[in-house]
Amino acid sequence: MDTSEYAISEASSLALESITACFFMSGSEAQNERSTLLSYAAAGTKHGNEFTLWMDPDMVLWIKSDSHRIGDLLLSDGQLHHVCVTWESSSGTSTVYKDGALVKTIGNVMTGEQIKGGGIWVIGQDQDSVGAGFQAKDSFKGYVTQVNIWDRVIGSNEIKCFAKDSGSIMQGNYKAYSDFSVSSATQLIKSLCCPLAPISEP
Ligand SMILES: [Ca+2]
Repeated sequence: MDTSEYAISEASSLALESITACFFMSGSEAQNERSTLLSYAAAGTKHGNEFTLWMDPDMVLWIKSDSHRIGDLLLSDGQLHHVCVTWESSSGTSTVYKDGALVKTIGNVMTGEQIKGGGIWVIGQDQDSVGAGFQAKDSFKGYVTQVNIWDRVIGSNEIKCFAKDSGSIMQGNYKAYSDFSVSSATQLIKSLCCPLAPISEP
């Protein structure tokens, strides 16, 4: 993958005290460097991005200035997997769901902090500056689609439904997948059409 493959969307000015990001993805075994699924950068962020989710090859969650290793979720087996990551400022808790099941709970994640508003979300690339500074070594290697973001922690039953159902009901109230502009070059990020057939690695 390269830096021409991404999808991008501007954030509202609202800061986030909770978030859920859900998507379908298939990782690639060929990830020897950072493989960025989703990044959010805002002006004046001291330590890079405000929020980033990458694989190296374990999944890692970055919020503001800390990284948290989620671990190997076996997402590079050639199948399409549903993944949700939540974070709540008040409790400092993040949770991770794979295919509708809770697989990881992480504590002490930026308790009491806010994710700044007014930045830019990018699917498939790390941002070294707001909305730009993509590097091929940080590009996502794999396949990602139906990225949706909520400004709250959504319930485990909801997540279970999203993982099982057609995908049409999975629509983030903060960012719906259709809010993202997909770069014309991309094979990495698929359109709204037909996202759910499991794919096999070439
Ligand atoms: Ca970078």
